[in-house]
Amino acid sequence: GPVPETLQVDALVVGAGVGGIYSTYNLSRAGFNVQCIDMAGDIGGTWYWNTYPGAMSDTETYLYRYSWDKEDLRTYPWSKHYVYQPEILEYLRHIVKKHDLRKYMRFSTEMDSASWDENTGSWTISCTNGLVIKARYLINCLGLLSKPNYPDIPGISSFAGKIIHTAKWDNTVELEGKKVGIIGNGSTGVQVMTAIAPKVRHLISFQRHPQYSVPSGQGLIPQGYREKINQNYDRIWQDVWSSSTAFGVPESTRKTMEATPEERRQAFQQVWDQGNGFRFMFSAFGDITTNLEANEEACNFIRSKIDEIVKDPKKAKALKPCDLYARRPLCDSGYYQIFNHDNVDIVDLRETPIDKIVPDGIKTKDGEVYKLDVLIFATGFDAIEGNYLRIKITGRDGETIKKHWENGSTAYGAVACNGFPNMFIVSGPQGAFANFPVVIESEIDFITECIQHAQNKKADHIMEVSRESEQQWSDLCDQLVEGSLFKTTASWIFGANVEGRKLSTKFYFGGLNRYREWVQKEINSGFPGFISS
Ligand code: NA7
Repeated sequence: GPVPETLQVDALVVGAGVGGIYSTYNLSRAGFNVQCIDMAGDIGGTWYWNTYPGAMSDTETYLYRYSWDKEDLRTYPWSKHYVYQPEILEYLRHIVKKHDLRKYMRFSTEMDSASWDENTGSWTISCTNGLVIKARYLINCLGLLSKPNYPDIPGISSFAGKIIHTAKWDNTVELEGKKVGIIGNGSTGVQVMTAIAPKVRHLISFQRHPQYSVPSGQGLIPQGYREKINQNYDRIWQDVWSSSTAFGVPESTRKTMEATPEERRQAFQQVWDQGNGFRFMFSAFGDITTNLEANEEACNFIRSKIDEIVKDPKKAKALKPCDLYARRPLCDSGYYQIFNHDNVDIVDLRETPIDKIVPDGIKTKDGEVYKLDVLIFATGFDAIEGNYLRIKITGRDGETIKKHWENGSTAYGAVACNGFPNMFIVSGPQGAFANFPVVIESEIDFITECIQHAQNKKADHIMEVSRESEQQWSDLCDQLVEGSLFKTTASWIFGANVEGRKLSTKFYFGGLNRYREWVQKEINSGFPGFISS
């Protein structure tokens, strides 16, 4: 056959989403010869794939931007408190164009394997389209929430209608006037249901665990709002960098149970009215996610709202969670309200589990068959390491990343693993649990420092973390999550949503501010976590 094309570069960035774009920008500006590849047909990552109706970032628009283009922050237009997927993708395309980054990128180019070559001190990357790339530095921006998770329900292939996963949305699927079933009511399910309820003939949510959701506060921005943000941008970013969750919401230290019942109700009502899930969880009180009694107060408040909003007591009962409020906080623009319409139903899978999928629709264990034209899976992602385990990544001495992570995925300072020299990871395991774009920027800034150190200060140009430091970081992550109610609540945050996956601490719960302080110390003290040579 034809001789495969081989490229030789300083740095290969894999992925052209929010992380890949910034990595490409940063490393090219630092003078490296950079190549960026993505399996998708264009830039965008998450925002390339997730085109389902209602897809939206629930970070306020003024923060769902890169912080480093200060001129752009003040001038690029946006219209709403939260931006929907098409506008986010437009923004990312604009940034790529403005900074002329497309020339570094190749699309429809999927990394198939990557292996460390001891002799040349570089990585050899093979792509499914035959391209081979040799790179001294490998920067993986494969995405945290990108490998779709499919439910293991018998009979899926027998379904006569259309099945569609939200993360692989197909815009040609007709929903108007159709009988639509949906499995999954997390962030994604809530968004898609709220968006399609008015259009479809019948919508049935097959719900396993109800979740707590609060209003997002979506809406057009009032006059003068943008000007005020623009005037205060520098301070706003300072506040974000020095906060724990980086969502631009105040982080309260007030204890829930020290307030009187009336003060509590008022405090919850205030954040409910303002909107945003992270605000509800972190701005009214400081101990919702650490104190059981406090958590229960927040739960009761939201449950009382569900009772107020949802007229049909049977639907309200199905929608009210009994678990702790300790998953990623959800927000919506009228989710509970859709259940007041006759065309929207809910099947409580805790009472009547799914038996199987049949050609006509879904059959539950009580023998009922729900007839469907379209079945939507909003069943989430094989999060964090999912995309890494799919690719054959081989480090020193033939060790694969799959083997390295068999007891749980770890990464020193969220960016590097022992045995995988000069390989860096963006939004992989054990990064700060905070607003992702801000976390991504912080990690890439750290990675850029690491690479510059290898390039300029080390004779062999090799940066590799030691086994001990990787273990210490992992221990630190374990310690930091102690006492958090997140730990006792099953979700993708610990890998509980993927069958057979070993549970482990996949986030650094110390806050973004402490993560950044740690990074600065690591840099200032000459990268002590890395093996010196
Ligand atoms: P999530 O938050 O992982 O939610 C997945 C949903 O799918 C959740 O409601 C699950 O129910 C449900 N699910 C998954 N498998 C099944 C089966 N087999 N049967 C019934 N229900 C099932 O994914 P999202 O896409 O909503 O959000 C992920 C992140 O992306 C989000 O946090 C944002 O940061 C962006 P369960 O609760 O497990 O019973």
